[in-house]
Amino acid sequence: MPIKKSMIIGFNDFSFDDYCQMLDQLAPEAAAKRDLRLAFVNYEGSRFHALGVLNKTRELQGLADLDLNNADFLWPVVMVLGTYLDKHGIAFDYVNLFQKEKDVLAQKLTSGTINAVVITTTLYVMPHPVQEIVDFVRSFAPEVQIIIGGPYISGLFKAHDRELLGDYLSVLGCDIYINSNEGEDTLRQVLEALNQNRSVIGLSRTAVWDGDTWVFGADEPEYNELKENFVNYKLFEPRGIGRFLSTRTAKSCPYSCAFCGFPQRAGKYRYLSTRDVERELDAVKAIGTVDTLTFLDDTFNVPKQRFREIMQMMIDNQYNFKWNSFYRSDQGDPETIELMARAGCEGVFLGIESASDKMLALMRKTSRRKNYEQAISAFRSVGIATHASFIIGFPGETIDTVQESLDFIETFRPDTFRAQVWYCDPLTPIWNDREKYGITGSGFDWAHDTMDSELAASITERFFLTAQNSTWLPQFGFEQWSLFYLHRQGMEQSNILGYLDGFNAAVKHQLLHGDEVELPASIVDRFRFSAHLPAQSPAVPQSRLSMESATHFKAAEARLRAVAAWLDPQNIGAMLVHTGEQTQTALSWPEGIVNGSDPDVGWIVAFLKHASSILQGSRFVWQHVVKEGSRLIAIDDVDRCSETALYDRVATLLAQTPLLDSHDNYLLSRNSRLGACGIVLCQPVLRVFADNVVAPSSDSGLYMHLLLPGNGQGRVLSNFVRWAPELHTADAQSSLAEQAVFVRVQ
Ligand code: B12
Ligand code: SF4
Repeated sequence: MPIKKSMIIGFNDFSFDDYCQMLDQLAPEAAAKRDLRLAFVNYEGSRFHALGVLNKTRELQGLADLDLNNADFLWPVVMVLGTYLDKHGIAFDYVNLFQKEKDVLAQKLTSGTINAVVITTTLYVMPHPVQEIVDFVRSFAPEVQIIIGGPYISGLFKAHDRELLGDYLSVLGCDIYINSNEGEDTLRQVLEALNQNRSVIGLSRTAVWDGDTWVFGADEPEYNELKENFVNYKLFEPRGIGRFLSTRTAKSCPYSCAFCGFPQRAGKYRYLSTRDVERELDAVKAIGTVDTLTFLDDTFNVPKQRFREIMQMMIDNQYNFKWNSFYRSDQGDPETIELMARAGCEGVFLGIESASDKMLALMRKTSRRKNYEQAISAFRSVGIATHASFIIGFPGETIDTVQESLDFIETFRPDTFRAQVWYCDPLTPIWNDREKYGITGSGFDWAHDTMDSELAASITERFFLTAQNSTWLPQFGFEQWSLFYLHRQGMEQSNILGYLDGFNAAVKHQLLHGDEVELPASIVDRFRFSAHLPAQSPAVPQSRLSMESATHFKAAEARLRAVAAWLDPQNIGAMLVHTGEQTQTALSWPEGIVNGSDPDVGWIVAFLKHASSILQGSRFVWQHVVKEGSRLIAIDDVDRCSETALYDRVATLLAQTPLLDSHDNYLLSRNSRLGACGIVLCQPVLRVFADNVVAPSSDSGLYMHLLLPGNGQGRVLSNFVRWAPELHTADAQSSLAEQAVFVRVQ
């Protein structure tokens, strides 16, 4: 009888389209949804992330299927768990990528040789990838025991009390749960018990259903020394490891950044000696196929002395791997960076988070802006690519601190960068300071004393739309690692950045013009060119495609700033504020204007006079929306001007003012976007919707609307929310509706 094996399942690269569809359920302004919108293009009828566009374009061009994938390597967790089980005499098998290897998995599950399935959860932050695997396994082998562990499971155990946790475990549908930051040894114990038909109920660090209730074993820590558990690569060679390998030389991290829960989860910082790192790299070299290495350590260059020794050892041994890693900028210097280059480093991931020293202190980061400045310059001088990662909206963040980060990107020009809305995680240190910072909400839906997640999402969009001296790295399905991956597929460096430029240009185009609009030919050409792998030097113009809209966006911001200054040059927020009840007001046809005049212009005059009387202002900006687009029209002396004179001026302005471009419209479309640009119009923008253009129902806030239906009847002024600076804060959003005044035309 064949020996029964445990089947380890690597990564379930959950369908991107399914993920998008899940987020579709969220409100349009939800930060998670807006974050995702910066990562895909609507192309040939579906949504594709950056590698997906290349795959699709290859398919359209009849090129061989490369199936470019961001997880195209053997997952470290598979190797670590497999090695551990083998060392203890437990037979195992594995599928590395669930989505790609379903057929093989189904065949093995039905062969009768598998008695347990081990689900890993390294990257999961939601239940769906797990549930999909569980359903799949149950459908082919209902009798097999399903065991699960890893960061997603230990996170659930930390976040919930036992009762709620039990519900979650039931929903996930596995048989045995392992709650540990590591768990290899608990897995061994579970599998040994199963193989010997012993019960696992009550085993430390487990949760098991006893038929009636969930039974939780003692919550004792588990720690397995790295140096006693080197991966045995020979176990994985028969099926091939390929060119890419990830390894670690340390566990956990010695820092305690206020936004990060990793060190608390991973325990004390421990690392291999230089000699042991050498042993590991010798083993990697012996595989014979690996040319690209990722060091998974969060702080590979800490402590400094050990790191320098490792660099020297790598140089001396002439491994010839290209490698990439995380890097702490306050723990290095130009000499170390020089050594890194000689040791084969091709890229570093810099968790900069903010370029404001004030924010870095609040985040409890030890690096400061000057460390980042020096590091990026030093890396550039030795040809190591830098990726800079930013967090937007951590408590204490303001428009000014954010601007420091954006200025930093423009000045110090990391090769690639990305900004992400702060994720308010209850399992991170900042959670204990909720009261101090006035934090409410969690996840991607939060507010605190200085910002809320909606504004942070607007600012993130602004980074994406305006930064010109660094390439935005799309989120989801594309990471810094993907740059090296594409390079190994034969794409030249400049072509990779050129491709990303084209991809980002496509996203920008759809953000500004809507998803239905066709992509410009220059963008599609770039896709086509880049999809040919291996590719030659760029043959399509390196026009910095996405920069074009960045330039336009900045120009639009400048125009709006000028308008804001014109509206209220000295007295920010001085306009009188009504705080009355909700009212209904009738608007009459202006007396001085004869019947038979242009009715639209006549009503606009009445509208302006009305706005002037209740707001007691004389200068207004009004946005005139027609089917073809809209115009931003500035008019002053409204209170002093006679109705007939106003009529002539309005008519002239309407005829002369050009239509706004998509960038202006995008900026005007949401108050928070204006806020994100530091443009606060301290006066309502009056809006006129002519020619049956319907005012968007979600358009709450600082607008006064005039609807001018084409049939000339039943004109209605509606939904005017009076300007009050205090209404601009997140807490006041709910009261906006009550502050509305409805004004009717008689
Ligand atoms: C590398 C990495 C990535 C890379 C992966 C590619 C690569 N080249 O390997 C990339 C860049 C793609 C990535 C992306 C993301 N990552 Co990441 N990433 C990591 C990192 C640095 C290393 C992961 C790793 O391989 N570790 C080494 C292996 C051996 O450890 P492991 O997989 O955790 O497995 C060990 C145990 O957990 C356990 N274990 C795991 N599963 C199971 C199952 C059983 C049954 C048992 C018994 C034990 C067990 O056994 C192993 C040995 O002890 C970790 C941080 C860290 N240092 O661990 C974050 C980490 C995994 N990432 C994290 C996150 C949040 C993400 C993102 C969601 C971030 C984002 N907002 O976009 C994305 C996900 C993208 C996606 N497609 O879904 C979180 C996960 C948190 C969680 N799951 O609760 C981590 C822990 C970082 C953190 N801040 O806390 N990431
Ligand atoms: S962000 Fe990085 S350095 Fe800071 S605590 Fe987390 S893992 Fe450590």
